[in-house]
Amino acid sequence: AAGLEGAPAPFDKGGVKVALISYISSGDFFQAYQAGAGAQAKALGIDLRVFPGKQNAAEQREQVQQAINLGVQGIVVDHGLPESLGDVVQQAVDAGVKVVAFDVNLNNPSVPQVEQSDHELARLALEQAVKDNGTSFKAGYVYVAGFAPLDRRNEVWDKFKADNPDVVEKARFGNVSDTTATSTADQAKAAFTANPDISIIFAPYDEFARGVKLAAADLGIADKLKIYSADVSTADIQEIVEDGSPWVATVATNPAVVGAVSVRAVALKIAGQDVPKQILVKPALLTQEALRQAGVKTIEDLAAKVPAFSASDAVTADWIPAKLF
Ligand code: SR1
Repeated sequence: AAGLEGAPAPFDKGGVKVALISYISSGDFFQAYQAGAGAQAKALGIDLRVFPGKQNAAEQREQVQQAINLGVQGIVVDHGLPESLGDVVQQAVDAGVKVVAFDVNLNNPSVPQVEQSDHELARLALEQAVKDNGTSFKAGYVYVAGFAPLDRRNEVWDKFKADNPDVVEKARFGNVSDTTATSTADQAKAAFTANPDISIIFAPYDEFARGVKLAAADLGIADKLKIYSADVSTADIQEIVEDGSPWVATVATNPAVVGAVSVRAVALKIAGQDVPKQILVKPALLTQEALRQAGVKTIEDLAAKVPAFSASDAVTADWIPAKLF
C-alpha cells in the first residue's frame, strides 16, 4: 500500500492495519459512524478491517482476539459491554496494539475514550423541553442501562427530575437490539395506553425517538406529544420536519465526524503521538422549528450550515487529512 507523504512512521510506508470492532452496526447512527471511520482511514492509507456488531458481547470479545491474531496495529472498540471486553482489550494492549474506545468505559489507562459530551447533550435537550413546556409535566423516558452514553444521559435525567419535582416520570421503557425502533414502539404503545396523561417523551437515542413516534402515529396521539431526542440522520431530519411531527428537538453530532475522530485518535497513538485520555465531540441542539426555517433536509445541508457537522478539530495533526465531508 502507498505511504502518506510527510507522515511519521509507519504511515510514511503505508500498509497500517486497524480493526473497527462494533457492538451495534444497524441503524443510521452506527452506519454513519462506520462510514466516517472508513473515510478517515482511506485518507490515512489505513487498511481498515470492519468487524460488524450484532449486539453480541461474546462475538465482540472473539473479534478483539481475531484482530490481535490478524496483526493489526490499532483497534477502535465502538460500544460494547465493559465486563466482556476488559481482559481481551488488555491482551491487545500487552501485544502492543493501540486501542481507542468510543462510548464504552474500559477503565484502562492506555485506552483513550471518545464521547459526544453526553451530559451536555442531555442537558441541552432537557433545557429545550423546559423552554417549550415549563417545569411541570408528565413524562415518558426511554432508557436501557449498561450503555455508557445512555448511562451518562441518564445521570442528567435523574438530576433534572430532582431539580424539577413537578416533572413526573410516568413510564420508563426501552430496548436495544437489531429492531430497536419497532420494539420500542411496542413498549411505547403499552406505556401510552396505561398513562394517557404523558405529554413529553425524553428519548435520548434516535432509534428510541423513531419508535415513540411510530407508536404515537399508530395510536393517533401525535398532536398531544412532544419528543426530545439525541442523534440525527437524513432520515431523522425528514421525520422531524414533516407536518404534524411530534419529534420537536434533537441534540446531535454528525456521527461520521465521530467515526473520523476515532480513527484519527488511533492513528496518532500508532504514530507514537500524544492523545488525550478523553476526546469530546460536542453536540448541537437542532429544533424542529430551526430545521424547518433553515430548509434543512439532509445531513449534508446541516454540514453546510453548521461547521461542527462537517469536521471536528479534535485529535488532528498537520500530517492527517481531516477535511473529509
Ligand atoms: C445504545 S447506545 C446509542 C447511542 O450511542 C451513541 O452515543 C449514539 O449517540 C446513540 O444515541
